[in-house]
Amino acid sequence: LEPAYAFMLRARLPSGVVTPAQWLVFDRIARDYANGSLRITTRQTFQWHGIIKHKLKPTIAAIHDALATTIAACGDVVRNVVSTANPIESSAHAEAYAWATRLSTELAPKTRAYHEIWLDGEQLVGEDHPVEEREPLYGATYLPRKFKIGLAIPPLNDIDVFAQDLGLIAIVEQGVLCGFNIAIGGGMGASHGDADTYPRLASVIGFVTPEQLFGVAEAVIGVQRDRGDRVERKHARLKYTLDHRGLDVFKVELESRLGYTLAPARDYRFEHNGDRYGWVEGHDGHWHLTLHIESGRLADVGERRWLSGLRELAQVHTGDFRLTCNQNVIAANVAAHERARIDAIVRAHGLDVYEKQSGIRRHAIACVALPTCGLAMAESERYLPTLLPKLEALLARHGLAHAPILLRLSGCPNGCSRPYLGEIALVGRGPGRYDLRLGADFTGQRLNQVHRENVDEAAILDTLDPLLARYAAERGEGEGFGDFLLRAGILTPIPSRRIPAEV
Ligand code: SRM
Ligand code: SF4
Repeated sequence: LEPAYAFMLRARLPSGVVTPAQWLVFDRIARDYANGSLRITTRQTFQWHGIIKHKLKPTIAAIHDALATTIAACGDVVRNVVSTANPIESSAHAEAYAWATRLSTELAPKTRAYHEIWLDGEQLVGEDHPVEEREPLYGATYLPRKFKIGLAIPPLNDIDVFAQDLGLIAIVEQGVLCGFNIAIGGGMGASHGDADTYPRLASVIGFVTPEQLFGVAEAVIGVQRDRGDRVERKHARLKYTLDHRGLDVFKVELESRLGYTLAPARDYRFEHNGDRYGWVEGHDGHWHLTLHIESGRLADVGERRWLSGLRELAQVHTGDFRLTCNQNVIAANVAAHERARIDAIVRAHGLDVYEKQSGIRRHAIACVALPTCGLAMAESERYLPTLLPKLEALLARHGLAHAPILLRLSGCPNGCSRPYLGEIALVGRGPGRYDLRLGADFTGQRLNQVHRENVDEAAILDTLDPLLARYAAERGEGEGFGDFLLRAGILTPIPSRRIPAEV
């Protein structure tokens, strides 16, 4: 008899698009095979937790039957490609989104081993083609480390484009998609007490046309494949390859592989990196409803019937769903006459909470952490519901109940909630203890900095109290909390932590 090992499965859902039919399958998997919940991740996909070992195969088969997959949702390959979650505001948005999906599909590993192992596919071992032909991008040894690609469509940076190994900034001029600015070397992960590891914002190195995009993506991945550190996994991400070799050296090699020089980056402007809740009308008259899902956790708990609510929605919805990198969901492509029916389901299941929420709650993100994450040092998702009311009470005392402040919680410095981009962030140190980080902007273009190290909740609230008092009294029109802390001289700017590079 072996112990009842339980696993987590993650789907690969390019740009976070899910059809209603897929939703119903994923919902059934959550209830039949997993712990009764669907978890929207910070990379626009679903995770299922608590799948017992002997249920893994039927679960993967069910995901496959729903025309989705788990391949390359993890591993040292190109992960799920993310993109701005509401890309239907213009035909250029739809085009940019299509590029993200193509990248995700074409850069996926070609191996059939997954099908052999999980889907009872035909045994291909002993095949006569060399691995380089079967797997031209990854070869026999794949990449030194995970590789993340994200596409943002300004003015929205809801994917945190500068946290990606390869960030693409769509340049839309007069309604036409001209191409993409290329940003390389972003990443969040770090280890406490190890200065050789750090979060880094991606560096913008140039502009490419849509036709050049695949070549550039493959070349960036190729240089990282060949030059990345294969000895020390902690230093194997692209950001370290760039910093160790020099950004200029990397770019020279990239351009020599491409056979041309990258054009200069074009102008762009990001307004924020959050989601826009409620209904938004698309360019073709269809409507899109963004719902706030706290920590991305869809479950039926007490009065909160969010899993059932989304299931009921999927049963009647004729458009599609889009998961966001802020762990939320959009019911997209709704005909105007269907809105009332959708609203009724949303209200009946308490999914309209976003209408009444405080500014900080609407924009909070927490990583999974305990009890399922083996790397967690402190609570995150489970702590958010305790922390938020205390922060809300503090904010209300200072008349800041509606101030949109970006809060991010991570149970360890790996940074799965992209905490280094939070205006207020807690990064787990140990049970009940966190580094309090402050000072990011609300556009994903400036990293925050440690303000208090290894502190408990009381110290966190005590520290924030006078800062919020000053913010309430001294802030300028529309000025964010992070921006205020720098302008007021409470924090000192760190040039390397901002995009564009100068402060
Ligand atoms: Fe993450 C590892 C959860 C987004 C950086 N991440 C993990 C693991 C798989 C723990 C493990 O390796 O044993 C976590 C599973 C916890 C659980 O119980 O479910 C985990 N990461 C998550 C998710 C579910 C967080 C969430 O609350 O939504 C996100 C799933 C993304 C997805 O759908 O693919 C998630 N992880 C991220 C992000 C954010 C992003 O990609 O935009 C980051 C920071 C960006 C980056 O990669 O630099 C991130 N996760 C990490 C790292 C640190 C990597 C590094 O370079 O140091 C690890 C640890 C590792 O890879 O060794 C990690
Ligand atoms: Fe786990 Fe750390 Fe990622 Fe949170 S940040 S999910 S604790 S690895």
